Amino acid sequence: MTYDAKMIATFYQNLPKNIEKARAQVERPLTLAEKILFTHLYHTDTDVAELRRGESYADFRPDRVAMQDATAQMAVLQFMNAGRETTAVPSTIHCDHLILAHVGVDQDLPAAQNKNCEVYDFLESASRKYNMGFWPAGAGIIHQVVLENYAFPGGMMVGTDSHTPNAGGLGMLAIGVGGADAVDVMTGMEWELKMPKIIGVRLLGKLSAWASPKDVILKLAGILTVKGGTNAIIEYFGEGTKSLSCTGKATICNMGAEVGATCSVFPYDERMATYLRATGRADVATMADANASHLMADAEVLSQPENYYDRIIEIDLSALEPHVNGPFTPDAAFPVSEMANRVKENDYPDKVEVVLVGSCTNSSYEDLMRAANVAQSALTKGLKPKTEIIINPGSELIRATAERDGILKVFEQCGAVIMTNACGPCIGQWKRITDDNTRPNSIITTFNRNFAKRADGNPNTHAFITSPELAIGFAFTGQLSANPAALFDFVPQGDELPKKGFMGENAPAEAPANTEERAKVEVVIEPNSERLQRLAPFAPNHLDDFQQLPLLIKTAGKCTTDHISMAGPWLTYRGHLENISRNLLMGAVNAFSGETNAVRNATTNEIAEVSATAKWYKENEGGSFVIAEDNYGEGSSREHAAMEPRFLGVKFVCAKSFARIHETNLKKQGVLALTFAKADDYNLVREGDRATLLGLDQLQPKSTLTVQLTHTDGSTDSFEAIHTYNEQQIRWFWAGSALNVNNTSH
Ligand code: MIC
Ligand code: SF4
Repeated sequence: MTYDAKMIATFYQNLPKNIEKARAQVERPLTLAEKILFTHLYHTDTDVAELRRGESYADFRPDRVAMQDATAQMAVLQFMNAGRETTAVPSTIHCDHLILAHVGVDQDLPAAQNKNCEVYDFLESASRKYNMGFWPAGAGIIHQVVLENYAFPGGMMVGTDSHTPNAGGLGMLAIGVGGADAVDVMTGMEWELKMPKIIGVRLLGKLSAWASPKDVILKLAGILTVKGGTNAIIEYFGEGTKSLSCTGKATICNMGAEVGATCSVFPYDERMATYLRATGRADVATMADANASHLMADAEVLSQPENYYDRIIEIDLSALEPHVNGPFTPDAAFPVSEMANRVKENDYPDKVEVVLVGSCTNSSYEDLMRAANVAQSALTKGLKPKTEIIINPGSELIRATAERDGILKVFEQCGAVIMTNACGPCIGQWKRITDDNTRPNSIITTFNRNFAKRADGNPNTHAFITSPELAIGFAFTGQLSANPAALFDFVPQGDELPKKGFMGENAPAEAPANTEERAKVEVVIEPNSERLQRLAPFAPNHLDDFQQLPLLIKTAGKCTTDHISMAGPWLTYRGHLENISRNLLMGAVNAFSGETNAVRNATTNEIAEVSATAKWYKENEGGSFVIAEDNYGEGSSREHAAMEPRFLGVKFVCAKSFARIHETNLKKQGVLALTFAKADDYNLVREGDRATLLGLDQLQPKSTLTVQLTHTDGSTDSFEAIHTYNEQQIRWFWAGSALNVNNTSH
């Protein structure tokens, strides 16, 4: 069924005239991304001709919001402080992150319902009170459920999860944000975004044999690297787009998050229409068909893309080799045929111990069917799997259909464990059973991320990312160096959608329709809860808070949100700022010692955990600051990575560069986000340093600041720091957080 059908119908009704208006203002043809952005501007009188890509900030009015349980808690806690009766746009909550993958769905799901009942009750009651759709544990992974039920071509949404762009597979601009951003949209306020640049990716040809949509993005990750898409939308175009299924397109858009892209999007086509019809939304398909020309770039853009995109990358699908990316970073991209050499050169553990299929990236019907087909072909040849196999279906709709169609049975014949329809191992919710944790070991996953410790918490695990078909192929070769695509004389086959249609209907729990009924709902937070804590507003920032601040940590190398606020067991405290703050920066590498979670207190000389040291500085010296390298805060949208340092008194972070969502999260929560004007100045910072910020009294858009360092021997150094704050964001900073500004202006 089509949810929010009226909203979607109104959108399509107005689409032609809204696009015409924007086109007339800029006096040139439009890319698809521009069409969607310009038809979702908050202020109808915005002159789009004045918006500069990569420079101007603009205010938007997204059509909907999605939240997953691990981030929804903070988002809802913030929303509750806004005092609204309902959310301003349709919003949904999805319980998918908190479920442990241990022995299989039959036991794991009830165990999760039991263990997380306090959090689930909180989220469910908030959904009922504020009129949100609630998808309980077991219903599926947020992005899969959104694709199946809510995404629509040409629409715009935000989601409190970095893989929200998955919905770009259905032609939607879907952007990952922190909870405070989602609250802007849910309270009906302007949602601000820097006008992204637009990278055009032209797809030619057609995939063949073992190559799959996943390989498009694995290859692109190698080209763009983990920060190459920052503040850019990736817009796919070209004949090749039509050869990919809708869920395959979603896979590609999903993992655009790994190159830091704001989001990714495909033009509307027949494959999307087919998917809409198969998922019970023929009405949306009909409306999109009628608007097809508005749901793709203008013809002039397609014939002369170099005039309209900021950069163009070409990928020939016919020549694309299957890829295996990793370990430890998703942009280490290599064709599978090079794996044997890489194993030798880098001394990777050759034996594959576990193969994991699932995650929001790769758990569609087509994915599971192609993977099962590989397994079936191998079994028919008398081969036996040599690794453990774990399967996480993307949603109950897919699971039930895959069961009916015999797909799960094939996996079971391989000894696979079917876990809950949830994130599971992808987010460290994997109770891995292994004989020896200290042994370097390799696993193959179909996930999107492979940062150290991510799946099983073990730094010795080398995680490689690939497609579902190749992953299952590796289960039968058992070795990284043994390429299934070369060894086997069969190729994966599979249907893009179930021939007999999807099984059953997956539906959310809806809030009471009646206002009085909703008003009666109480959102329960126990005062002594370990897991939920009401939020107190952060204090305003003052000039004299930025004098002689001690350095908390100078981080070296990759510092993702997993390093700043670890997931896995810490997901338990996502609704309790004080408790979760104990994990602050515990994975970050101390540049002076190479150690993690051990920093020297400049005053007491004691070595202690980062969070304990931050707390000490906050209580005794008014706060501290953090120094970091490139792409700081890469990865997740979790705003805990910004709220924790804020809570523990970190006044500013100066990095060589930031990931987009994290930089915004820092700004929104009132931590000053600065970058080195000259990256090499990072080397000036020494252990035990204190910093004073000069020029903060003149803080304004494009102003520069001087960071004056006093070293322990009394000598000083200083360097220039820049920022990307606009006037509004500067108001957030002085007020202590964006929410402080918004709540007082209401
Ligand atoms: C992830 O893949 O890292 C997560 C867990 O889905 C996060 C959200 C979170 O930390 O809750 C994300 O990608 O935004
Ligand atoms: Fe869940 Fe993993 Fe997708 Fe994040 S990347 S939403 S943890 S499945």
